[in-house]
Parts: sequence; C-alpha cells; structure tokens
Amino acid sequence: MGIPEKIKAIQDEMARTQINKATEHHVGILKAKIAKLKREQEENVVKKSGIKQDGFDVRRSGDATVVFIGLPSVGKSTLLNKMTDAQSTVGAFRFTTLTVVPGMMKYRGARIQVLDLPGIIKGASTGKGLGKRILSVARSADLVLLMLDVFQPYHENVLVNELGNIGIRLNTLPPNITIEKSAMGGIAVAQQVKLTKISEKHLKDLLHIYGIVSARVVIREDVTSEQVADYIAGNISYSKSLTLLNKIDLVDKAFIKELKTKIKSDVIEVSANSDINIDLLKDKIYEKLKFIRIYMRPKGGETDFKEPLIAREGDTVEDICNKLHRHLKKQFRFGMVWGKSVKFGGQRVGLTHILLDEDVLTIIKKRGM
Ligand SMILES: Nc1nc2c(ncn2[C@@H]2O[C@H](COP(=O)(O)OP(=O)(O)O)[C@@H](O)[C@H]2O)c(=O)[nH]1
Ligand SMILES: [Mg+2]
Repeated sequence: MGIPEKIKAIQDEMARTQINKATEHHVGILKAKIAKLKREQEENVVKKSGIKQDGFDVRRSGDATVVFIGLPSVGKSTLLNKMTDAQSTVGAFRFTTLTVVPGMMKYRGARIQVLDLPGIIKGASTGKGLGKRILSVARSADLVLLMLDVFQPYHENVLVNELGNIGIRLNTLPPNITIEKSAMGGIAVAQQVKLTKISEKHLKDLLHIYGIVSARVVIREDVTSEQVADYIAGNISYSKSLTLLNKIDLVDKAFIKELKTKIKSDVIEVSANSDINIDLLKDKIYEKLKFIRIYMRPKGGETDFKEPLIAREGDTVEDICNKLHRHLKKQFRFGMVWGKSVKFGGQRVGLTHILLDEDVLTIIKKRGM
C-alpha cells in the first residue's frame, strides 16, 4: 500500500469512529499517524523533484522581518506601499504579485523589513501553485501578518491551516518537554506537572508510532497530544502573528462590530486605500516584535541617546556585540550597564547578561585590542 492509500484508510477509519470520551485516545493516535504519513509523503516529493524547500531567496535586512500572508486581492501590496518605501504592483486582478517584494518600514528608531508575497489559496500547503514556497517564507519571519478582506473574514482559518500544514504554529511557544532516546529500558516519564490533556499511555503510543521504544521523557507543562507529536516530528516553527482586517472603508461600524464576534483572534481593522489605522498597525507591529532600545556609551564618553541600538527582548550583551562588530565578542573584556537590568549604575556584566529596554551599555575591550 502506498502512502496516499494508507492515509485514506486511516481517514476512513476516523470517519467511521464516533468521537467521544471512550474513543478520544484512539482518534488522537489515528491523527498522529496521518500527520506522520503526510510528512513522509512531503519528504518523498521533495527528494524526487529536487525542489528546494527553502522558498524564495530574500535577503533579510533590518532589525526584524514581517511577512504578509493572505489570499489574493485582500490588499497586501497596497498596504505594503502605505507602510514602507516599497513600490509593489497593485491590481484589481488576482495574482498581481508574483515575486517577493521587500519594503523597509522605519518606526520609532527600528528598521522593519516587510515582505509582500503572492496571495496563497486553500491547498497551498499541498503544493498548489507557488503555495508552499510562499508559506515557507513565513517560517523565517519574526512576525506573520494574517491579512483578511472585510467581506471574507472566515479565511483566517484557511491561512492558519495552511501554515499549520507545513509546520508553522502561531502564537504558541514550543512545548516545555524533553524526550531523550535511550538504548534500552523502555519509556520512563517524569511528570513535573500533571498531564490532564493526554494520558501516559497515549504518550507512549505516540512515541511508538515514531519508532521510539526507549526514552527518558520529562514533562514540565500540561501538553496536548498535538504538541507532543510536534516535538517528536521536529522541524516545527513557532511564529508570532497578528490578524488584520482590510478594506474597512467599505463597511460601517455596526458591520465590523458584528464581524468581530465571529473572528477568533484580536483583529486590527485597517484600510490601506483610505489610510485608516495605519499608524495603529505600525504600533501593534512594533509592540509585538518586542524591541528594546540600548543606548551605547563609549568608554569615558557621552551616552548616545539620539540613536539607540535596536535589539529584541531577551537579547544579551553578546547579541549587542554581534550587531556592532563581527570581532567584538573576541575582544570583549566586560560590559558596564546603567538601567533596569542591573542593581546599580555602572554594574559590571558579562556576555550572557540579558539587557532591558533603555539600558545604557559600555563595552570594555581587552587591553591592547
Ligand atoms: N476599498 C478598498 N480597496 C482596497 C483597499 N486596499 C486594497 N484595495 C484594493 O483591492 C485590490 C487588490 O489590492 P492588492 O493590494 O493588489 O491586493 P493583494 O493581491 O493582496 O496584493 C486593488 O484594487 C486595491 O485598490 C482598501 O483598504 N479599501
Ligand atoms: Mg499583491
């Protein structure tokens, strides 16, 4: 039996199974089997065709990269032109954007690269058209903007599903578990928190599907079976997203109010054409990317408060060194910090020190360098 037939057989079995408490476990296992087969199928296609999977070649630049994902004609190109210095072709026809068009948005001192991609359609993840390549650009982005037309809000599910199919999860963190394969001894599970969404038996069955019979599993979070399957399968990206509703100039307030009750996530309503809420959108993007500003003070000199270095939440002194100069890390002796991340001004810190917004930083190099 080939992979498609195997998938079909399991799908048929699922269709025959009534979902209730008693069958929940069984259905979960069937789902995991399908997910595994689909991945294998995917890998076969890639191997046979020799298609490069990494999608379009876009040189990343700026402090962060944001991509638009949406169906054709929702207004992605129009919005890119409004937000950045780019000139992307806008058309009343579908598929006007055929390549990736990058634009740079400068906002509150940060340089944010925004990528306009061709529209995707339902089924994009299974290789219709350029779909998969387009979706894979989202994998390397710092933020995905899901863009919807005010008259087609239900397309949000399509976008989330298509991204999900190629292993991109939105607005969730990787599950806090570890699974270490061992040579023998069966599967040992250490639960630091109690599992309520999946039983230990289910967990072991999942591991078996992936051929793991001996492993040490540490559970630090109450995970679902999907999260465990993701962890075992690997190659999953966890991205942040924001949902936009465009063309609100075409409807009234009552229409939007009604609509918002139907969309799951928080949405930002904009009109690219009529310039509504564009600054609000920039604000939301900036906030979501969690930038921090670091003011550099040269040794014995004045702090540069005018042009902060733009970093991201969680960045360390080492990250800053890397931004400044390729070899600085090697020359680094210690840092001095004034601000929220230290107990007192001028505190000495090492490369692993995590900085906070508006810290002042001096880097002291090794002698003679
Ligand atoms: N009424 C209205 N039309 C818009 C808006 N934004 C874009 N459009 C129109 O929608 C069509 C498709 O826009 P385009 O930017 O090419 O969409 P894309 O395929 O998603 O890149 C064009 O005719 C735009 O003028 C908007 O905010 N309001
Ligand atoms: Mg376009």
